This record gives sequence, C-alpha cells and structure tokens, in this order.
Amino acid sequence: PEVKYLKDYKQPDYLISDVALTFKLDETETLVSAKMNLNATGDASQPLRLDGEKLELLSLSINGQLLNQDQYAVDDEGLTIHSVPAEFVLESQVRIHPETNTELEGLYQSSGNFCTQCEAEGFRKITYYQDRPDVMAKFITRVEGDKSRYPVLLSNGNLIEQGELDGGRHFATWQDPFVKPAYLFALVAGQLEFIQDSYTTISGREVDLRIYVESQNIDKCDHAMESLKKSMKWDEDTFGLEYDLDIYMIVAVNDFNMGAMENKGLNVFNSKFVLAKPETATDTDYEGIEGVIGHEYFHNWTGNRVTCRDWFQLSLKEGLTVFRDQEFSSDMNARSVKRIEDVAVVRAHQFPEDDGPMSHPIRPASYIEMNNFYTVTVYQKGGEVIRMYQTLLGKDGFRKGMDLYFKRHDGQAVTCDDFLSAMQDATGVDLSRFSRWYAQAGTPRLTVRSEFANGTFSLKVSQATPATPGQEEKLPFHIPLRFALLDGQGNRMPLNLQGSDKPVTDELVLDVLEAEQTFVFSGLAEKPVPSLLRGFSAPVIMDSDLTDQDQLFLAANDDDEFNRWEAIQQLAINWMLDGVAKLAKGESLQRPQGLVEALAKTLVDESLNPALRALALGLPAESVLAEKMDVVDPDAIHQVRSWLRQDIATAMTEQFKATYLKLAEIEPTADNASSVRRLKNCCLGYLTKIDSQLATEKAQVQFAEPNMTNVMAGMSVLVDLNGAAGEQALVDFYAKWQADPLVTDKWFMLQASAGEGDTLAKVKGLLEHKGFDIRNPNKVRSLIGVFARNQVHFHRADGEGYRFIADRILELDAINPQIAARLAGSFLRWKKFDSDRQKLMKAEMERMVAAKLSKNTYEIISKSLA
Ligand code: BAL
Ligand code: ZN
Repeated sequence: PEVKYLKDYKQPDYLISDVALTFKLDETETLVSAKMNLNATGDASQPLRLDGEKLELLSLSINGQLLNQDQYAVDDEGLTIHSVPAEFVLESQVRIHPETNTELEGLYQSSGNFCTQCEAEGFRKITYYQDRPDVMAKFITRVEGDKSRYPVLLSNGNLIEQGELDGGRHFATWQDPFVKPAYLFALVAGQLEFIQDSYTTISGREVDLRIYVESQNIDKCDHAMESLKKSMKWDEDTFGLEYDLDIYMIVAVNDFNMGAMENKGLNVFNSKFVLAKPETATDTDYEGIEGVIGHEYFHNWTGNRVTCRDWFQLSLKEGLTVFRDQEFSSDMNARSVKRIEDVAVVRAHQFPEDDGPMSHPIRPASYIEMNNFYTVTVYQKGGEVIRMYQTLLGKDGFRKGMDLYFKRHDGQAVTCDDFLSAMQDATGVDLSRFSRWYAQAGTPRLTVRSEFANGTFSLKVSQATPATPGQEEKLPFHIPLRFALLDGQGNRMPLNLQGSDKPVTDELVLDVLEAEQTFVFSGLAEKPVPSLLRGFSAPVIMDSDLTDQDQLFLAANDDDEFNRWEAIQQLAINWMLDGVAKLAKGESLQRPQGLVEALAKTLVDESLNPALRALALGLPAESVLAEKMDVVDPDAIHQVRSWLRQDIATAMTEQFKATYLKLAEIEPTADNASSVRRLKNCCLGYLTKIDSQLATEKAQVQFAEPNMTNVMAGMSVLVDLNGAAGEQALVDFYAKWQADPLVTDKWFMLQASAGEGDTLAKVKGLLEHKGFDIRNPNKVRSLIGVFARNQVHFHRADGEGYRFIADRILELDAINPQIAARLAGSFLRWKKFDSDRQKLMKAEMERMVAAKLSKNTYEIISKSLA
C-alpha cells in the first residue's frame, strides 16, 4: 500500500466553492447527484482528480455537457478528468449501496435508519469529490426518502424547504451557510423522535437544540441536553466563543466506529455518549456523556470554523479540543479527580504507544491509513501539549493566543505551525523549541536529582528521549516543570531562584530547555521536600530521588492533590515491582507498612473528596506495571497486585467496613452522589477479599437498586466471588436488560475482563450469544476488545488468547477494517514479553499478514513486525 508523507503536501489544483447534493434514499440503491462549482488555483493545466471509492458512476458532465469515456478515467480510488476549464460546473450521478456497508464509513444503515460518517475520508464513499480538508465549500443538501420509513430527514445547517413527493416519498433541503470540508458533511434519515430545548447565546440569539433518538430511548436524553447547554455557556465564558447556526442537532446511533462526530450543526453520536438514566447508565457513563457532548460542541470552533489543512495536522483540532473538553469537565466537576483520570489514560495507553512500533509524533510525518492515526498520541498527548502552552503562557496568555488564532484563521484550513505562531505572536514568548513536541515522537525521561546544603537547594534536571521508529536522535524538548518546595509542615516555601529576575513566589514553572540544567534556590530556613511536576505539568516519565519517606510525606501533606495521589502511586509501583522480583527469587511478600498506613489515613480523611480517596485506593493497573518491566510477566504482576489488594483489605478491614456502612447511610446530594458511590464501591471491592458473607449481602442489596453504578459494582462482586450467586446475577441481569444494547455491553464487558476462571472459554461461548453481533462496534469492543486487554488471559502461556484474537481480527477485517485495525493494536507490545510469548504472538501476526488484509490492519501488523 502507498505511504503518504507530510512533506509531499501540495495545495489543491482546484477549489470547490459550492456544492448541491441530492440523495434519493433507498436501502439497496441510493442515488447521489452532485453539482459543484470549481475554480482552478493555477492555470488549469492539470487534470482534475476526484476521490471516489465503491461508487457506481452513472453520469458526469461539465457545464451541462455529458463527458464521454475518453475524457475521464475511473479507477478503484477515484476518477481523473483529463482536461477542464479554469472555472466550471461539474455534475455527477452515482449509485451506492448503504445496506451492505458494514465498514460504517460513508452512508450506511444503523437500526434501519440512514446515517453517515465522513471523517477522515468517508465522503469519497458517497460521491466523487476532492475529499481533503483544505477544500472548503458551501453545501446545500436535498434528501428524499420514503415518508413512512424515514419521516425525519436531516443534514447540516438550516432547513430551507420540505415537501411531499409522489409514491409516498418526501424531501427536505438543508443549507449550511458556512464553508466546510467534506469530512464535516452529515445526513441522517429515519424513524426518530427528539427532545427539544433552546439556548440564548451571549449576543441574544436563540438556538433550537434537538437530540434525536429511537423512540424507546426518549427518556434517556436529558443529561446530554443539560451537558450541551453547559458546554455552550462554558465556551462563551471561557473563550468568548458563541454558536453560529439557528439549530444544533445531535443524533444517537447504535452502530458507530468512533465515540461521536462533530459534523456542522448535526453531530452524529455513538448512542453510548448520549443515552443515560440512573437505572441504565453508570456514573462513568454520565461523565463520558458530558465530556463527549462538550468535545463535539467545542469542535464547532476548534475544528469546524478553523479546520486542518491536511490530515497530518489532526492534532491541531483534536489535541486542542481534548484539552478544551478536559477543562470543561474540570470546571463542571472536581478538577484534581479529572486530572488524575486523564493522566492515568496517558500513562496506561499513550506511553506504551509512544514506546512501541506505532510510535509517532502528535503531528505524524507519514501514514498508510489515516484512520489508524486517531490515536491516544494525537488526542491525549496532543491535549497535553496544548495544556503545556497554557502552563507556559499562563491562562491570560493562552487566551490571547486563542483569540489571535481565531482572528487570523476563521474560515480557513490551517496547520499546527499556525497555531504555535498565534500563541507566540500573541504573547511574545519564544516557542521555537516548544515546536519539537509536534515533530518528535517518544516520551521524554526526566531525571531529577536534588541537593541541600547551607540553606541552598539545587535541582539538577536532565532529559533524554529514547529512539523511536525512524527517529534515532532526539533533541531536547521545552518542558514546563511546575515546582514547589515544602517545609516540614507541608507549607510552600518562598522560591528564590538564582539568576531569575521574576518576583519571588511559592510555586514556579521551571523552563527545562536543555539536556541538562540546574536550578538553585537559596535562603531556605530548613531542608525542604520538593513537589515536582505538579499537576503532571508535562507528559514525561520522571525519575526522581525522592525517598519512600519523602513520598509518604507528600502523600500526607502536598497541597497539590495530583501529587498526593502520585506519591501513593509511586510507592505502590515500587513495592509491586519489588514484589515481582521477590517472587522470581522464590521470596515471600511482606506488607508495605508505610503505604498501608498512608492508605488508611487517606480512606478516612474527610477533608478530601471521596472520589479522590477512592482513586488513592485504586492500585496502579496491571498494564501500568507491565510498562515498567523490561520483560513483562503478566502472571506475576497479577499475583503481586492481587496479594497487595488482599493485604490492604486485611490490614484495613475495620476501616473499610465502617466507611462502607457510613457512606451507605448518607443521603447523597446531586454534587456528591457519584463520588460517594465511588468510594463506597471501592470499599465493597476490598471487602470482597476478606468478608465474603458481608460483601455478598451488600452486593445483593446493591444489585437490586435502581442505580446502574451500584448494580454493576454489586454484580461484579458477586461474579468475583465465583459462586452460584454470581451466575444467577448474570442470568437475571441479562433477562432484565436484554432489550437495551448499551446495558448488555456492560454484561459482556464484565465477563470478558474476569481475572479468574477460564475467561477465554467464556468469551468464546459469548460470541455465539444471541445478544452479540460482530457487526456492531460497541459489542466488539465490549467482548473482544476487553478480552484483548485482559493481561492474564490474552497472554495465556499456551498462546490460545493470541490465536483467538488473531482469528477475530481476520474475521472483522472483512467486515469493518477500522475496528479490526484497532484490535490489531493488541499485538504491538509483543517484544516486551518473554521469548515463548514473543514467538507465539509473532506467529499469529505472520499468519495475519499473510492473509489478504485491509490497508488499515496491514499497516498495524506490518509496522509491529518491522
Ligand atoms: N473528529 C472525530 C471524532 C472526534 O474526535 O470528535
Ligand atoms: Zn474530536
């Protein structure tokens, strides 16, 4: 397959100013007509190339003249018109087949309704077009369909006409007044109901807000609507950004490759990120909905009004919009809880990606299949890069940069360099070295060593970034290191930084710019404990010389809540890695006394948000430990982590019981309900380890509650205890919820993630279950995807876990290459394992690559094997 390079970017030879589309909808044969105005950007000497895949061309004309077959050539990826005028009208008609579209890209059907997904390159499966983000046009879309089967007909922009047609059909015409690239096009048609609300913007315009769902879900839209209104207000308050159309529509569909899509004025969402009521959705679902509704809404400015010049710039809109949604959620909820959760995702998923064969900078330099680059690097590390701008420039400086970015680029398709220039020009801060974050892959290792003598504290900071594929040598990054020094009472001390002309403060952002730098602070009355990389101020792996004693001090005293949590994590990681080494030597494990005491104090510290206490008690994931080992031993990690959980449960039995019972009594308020549940369910999880009778009793009570968070926690305890009660809970749960696919997803997930028992046999059996459908991405992610992340069972020593996933990848690749390629990512870390497992994984990858694969899956597997 062809590799595309950023360095080969050329501006288009022709631009499209306007396009009028007509869809004659039919399940098996939809007709799409397109009429567009084109202009040459140069002398019109070049042939016109249009993208198009899986289209049946019926007619093609220029300025009303039908073209004959000598005048153009069609291939699998598009068509070329050999000669065109400098300015012309192009008309085409194609036939497409939505019913057989299982890739869920372009126009397809979900639950009998029509919908579209065009990002990144799906519009070319709808009609012939210059399907690239720097071609921006005004769209008018006429949708025609059977009135009884498709009473609702939607597209981008404002509704300008609707009416009846012969044969029981009707039509609607939508006009989008804003220019947009084709990836933001959307069409929805079907039997849908909607809830409606309105929002008055800061300048007094009234916007009609609608959420469209299947009728059985109409009672599950309120949280999404509230989240939308909060997002609109937040973007006005925080960035002065106002919505620009008269209507904002969200449609929930069951079959969707991504989480959601920001199409102009007509967002299409995976129903998982819309539908919620307490009986069916967990607190995590509620948070996810608020975040994703916000994310897609924020794209209206960061993505739609200002979009990407080319797909290499994806992080321009995604990193920025992730940062914006994270900040929104932090303002709506508990900031440090959100920060801890976001950092946990970076560590568990982005750091491994950055350290593996698919490692790429947030602005990749090449790709085979763009869909493979909707990654945690482009999104989450991209978000961290935007956060670093704000850390370096301050909130006001960052806002000035954003204002300048919109002033310069509204209505344009631009690059990450343009964003950086706006930040630099608005603030006068030199960001030349900062630009390396866009070009270099890999996670910087930051080594911090400190010394204290005669009232002077010096901090020696060195950075190094390991080689990544295609990038052997790395230059130093510009790393903002947020920093404080704490005295014996945990108070921040004044920071007299030598050589600095800035006023003395008690917290600083140190500019780490060189491979090695020393920062010296003088005039200190006592030996301080440093609080480093506060709030995780940069996406780096830090190696500090903090002792266990220092970490225990920080866990109890740091005023940076992130760093309090971090100190406990580091203590737990150190102990568990040490435990794995001990097991290998046949030594026994001993209680980490200090850590357990710190956890006990945290558990009962009522000055802390209950969710924060639960996070402290949640030990680092097995995958996080795996990343810390040169050769991963998944069984030993599992054993050590389980031992520690058991030991903590034993040591703190009374505290867990008392806390559980106390929290169960609390009458929760809207503000604290979810964090109280989180801590309560964390306690219940620990109680399972020591008092199975009490845990069973409490779990049964929760299982019967009208609250899905409590039900899931209860069911998971019952299943963990591995007895008849667990089996019965699974049966009852399915019987109750079988008609609700989002709830049955949870049922599949719980079983695929089981650490104990023969999980593989269970999962194989569930593939045959009537509730499972391999064509539905949510089901695939819940059952097969969750199994592939099950450290113990995917990595079974007999290789059966690998074989099972490889078989599913091959099966899925023929149905939905995007989903297959995602799953193929499970093999990327194969070189981290022992030689037997490496051989087994390699054999499966070789088997896959020898088959006829989509370019999506081929890119992942071939890069992994390289
Ligand atoms: N643009 C693809 C989906 C999202 O990031 O919002
Ligand atoms: Zn996005």
